[in-house]
Amino acid sequence: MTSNPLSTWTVDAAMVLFNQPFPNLLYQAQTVHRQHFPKASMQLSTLLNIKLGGCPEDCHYCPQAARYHTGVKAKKLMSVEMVRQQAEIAKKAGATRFCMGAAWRELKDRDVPAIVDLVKEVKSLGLESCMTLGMLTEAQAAALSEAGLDYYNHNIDTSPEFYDKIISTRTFSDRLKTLERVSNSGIKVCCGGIVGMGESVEDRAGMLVVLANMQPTIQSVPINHLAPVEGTPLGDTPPIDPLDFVRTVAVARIMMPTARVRLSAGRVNMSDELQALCFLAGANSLHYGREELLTTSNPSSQKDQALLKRLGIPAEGSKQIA
Ligand code: SAM
Ligand code: DTB
Ligand code: SF4
Repeated sequence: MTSNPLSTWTVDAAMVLFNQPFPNLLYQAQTVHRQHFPKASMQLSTLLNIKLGGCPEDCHYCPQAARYHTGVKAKKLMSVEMVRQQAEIAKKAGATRFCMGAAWRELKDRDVPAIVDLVKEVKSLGLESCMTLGMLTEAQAAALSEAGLDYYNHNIDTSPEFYDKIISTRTFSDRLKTLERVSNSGIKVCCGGIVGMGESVEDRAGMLVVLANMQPTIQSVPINHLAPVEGTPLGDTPPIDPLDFVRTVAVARIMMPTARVRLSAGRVNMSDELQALCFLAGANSLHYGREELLTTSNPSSQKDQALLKRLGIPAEGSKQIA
């Protein structure tokens, strides 16, 4: 994964998008959205935490970092039976992708066989598979690709400039190296970031520029709203103007017109109306199906289904036509 020499995205160009009047920005984002997704649909991914807590990293937002006192108790890697059970529930609830996350700095070679088994189990149910396990070596990426892993999630989290205010135990370029290994192995990249950590609008623009300039073009982009957790350094970060979150989604849609842009963390604090605005701005994927993400809360599948029904947006792969 490298920067795209053909891409024209610059921070200045992204800032022009951000600084438009809100209605103009939404109109532009919705126009781009409809060109690339003529039928409304929502991609639904279910997320499961397969290895809770005890992480040695210092990501200032993260309740699973061992060094912060957040009440999260470290657990061992989940069994294949437990993961299968959760994946079956996810499939029944209408998800098409099953994402598994581990609170690891990096994948250890000794855990590769167990991870490969999990990928195969999820694939055998006919679900797309996604893993997020921290940094990978080339050989580990090849092993996951061989097992049939469809996506690997590894977020850049924020702009290159703001990154070291949030994480000191690994660098922005470490993140890019793993993304490049993932991409070279043939696994599709899922990469995004977090909004609301005290970053400037220029930082949001800078993050989206890095994402939009990646080659090959990324097709899976989670935009998280910081879920502030007591005990983490960002635990009392004041909330941002919700309309600024919508703006970030809209600019992501315009800069990455073909990607599924996913709402993930922080959705439990968003009203139906705010989420509807995010969908209008171009969000067309959700972390859905379990009332918890990794450690924080997520809306129930019933609540999400009711919202999608109210808005007339069918789940991707369902028979209903918008
Ligand atoms: N340990 C692996 C890693 O960091 O790459 C995988 C799991 S990690 C928890 C996955 C992503 O979740 C992070 O990169 C970050 O973008 C997001 N995340 C974690 N805690 C969050 C929070 N409190 N609010 C919003 N997003 C969060
Ligand atoms: C992503 O971008 N968001 C998900 C997934 N990738 C792994 C994680 C959100 C975590 C929110 C905080 C928590 O629940 O601990
Ligand atoms: Fe560890 Fe990932 Fe949390 Fe960072 S975001 S502390 S790497 S689990």
